[in-house]
Amino acid sequence: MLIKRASDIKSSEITPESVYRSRREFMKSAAALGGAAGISSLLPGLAMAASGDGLRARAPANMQRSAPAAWWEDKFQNIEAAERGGAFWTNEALTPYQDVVTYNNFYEFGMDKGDPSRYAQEFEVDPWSIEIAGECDNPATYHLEDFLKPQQLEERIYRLRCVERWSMVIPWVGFPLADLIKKAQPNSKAKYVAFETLLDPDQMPAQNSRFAIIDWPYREGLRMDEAMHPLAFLAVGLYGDYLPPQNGAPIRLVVPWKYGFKSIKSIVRIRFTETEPQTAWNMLQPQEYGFYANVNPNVHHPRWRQDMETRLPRTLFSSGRQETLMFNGYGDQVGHLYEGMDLARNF
Ligand SMILES: Nc1nc2c(c(=O)[nH]1)N[C@H]1C(S)=C(S)[C@@H](COP(=O)(O)O)O[C@H]1N2
Ligand SMILES: [Mo]
Repeated sequence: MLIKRASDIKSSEITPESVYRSRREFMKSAAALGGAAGISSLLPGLAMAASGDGLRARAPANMQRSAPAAWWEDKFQNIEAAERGGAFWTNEALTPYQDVVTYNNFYEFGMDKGDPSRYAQEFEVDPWSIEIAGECDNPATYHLEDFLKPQQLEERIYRLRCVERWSMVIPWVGFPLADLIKKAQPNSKAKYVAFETLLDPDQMPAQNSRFAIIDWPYREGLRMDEAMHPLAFLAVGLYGDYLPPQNGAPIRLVVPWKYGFKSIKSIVRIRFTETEPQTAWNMLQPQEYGFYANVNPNVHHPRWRQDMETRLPRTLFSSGRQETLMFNGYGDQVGHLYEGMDLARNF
């Protein structure tokens, strides 16, 4: 199997959006044909060549040395595309792959946007296990492999709005968080879901740093009804390929109607709780970062307004400046979760 390291890929090799879109169309039809004609057994490299995109397998470095990569490879043969015009799709321009994987917030690897892609390449993600704990009938520690194997992977095209006022449009690959929750069978005491990132200072240098501001491990949480919402997603890939380490490999949360910091990366622990769990940014600056963190153009951060954002990438011809939408444009889908709540107090 031919897999290049992400760092070996020249930016000229990165799929332009149009080619990528046609690749997705191809994958969709290949998946449809797959059952009848066996096309789903093609390697992605061949699939790409057949769609006019004979460029590369874009797997991150860590996948290259892990023997079980074959099962990942298998899972990525058969990705269900989001329905055009549907709730999990947008026709906005995708943020180019190169920007998505080099402009990151992943404080475990440093505070600069370029640090994660620079320092996370050797991050070991296979094997990976996730502990499911707390108020549920099926607590267990799962190998990610056992968890993913029976799971149908889907593509979702979501907006991501960072609290810092930049935003992207990213084609994720993964599955609904609700699927995992149903398997865990939370009991009647479970009101919240808490998530934790790996704690491993040997691999995540900033967890050792005296200058780190976060109380590691990075933590996040959702109310149970938020976690069960069909938009809440666990991503294991993006752009039709494995998740690069800097984007939270091997598995990260994506909650598109909330500020990006809720979308916790490299998850090792999921716990059902009766009370609101502690979350990393809220612990650090409770007056600036609330538990809910719903994107809201009417509730400003104490140090900056939130009614505008910059859609990346900026170009010579476009500032990328645009209005921020309530719930990041997902209000029709999630507004009911917050009926009767004062969103200025529960920010
Ligand atoms: N563990 C962990 N998860 C994290 C972060 C982090 O520093 N550590 N940063 C968050 C923030 S602030 C944002 S905006 C998104 C960025 O995701 P991306 O780099 O894949 O675009 O990840 C979120 N998840
Ligand atoms: Mo963010």
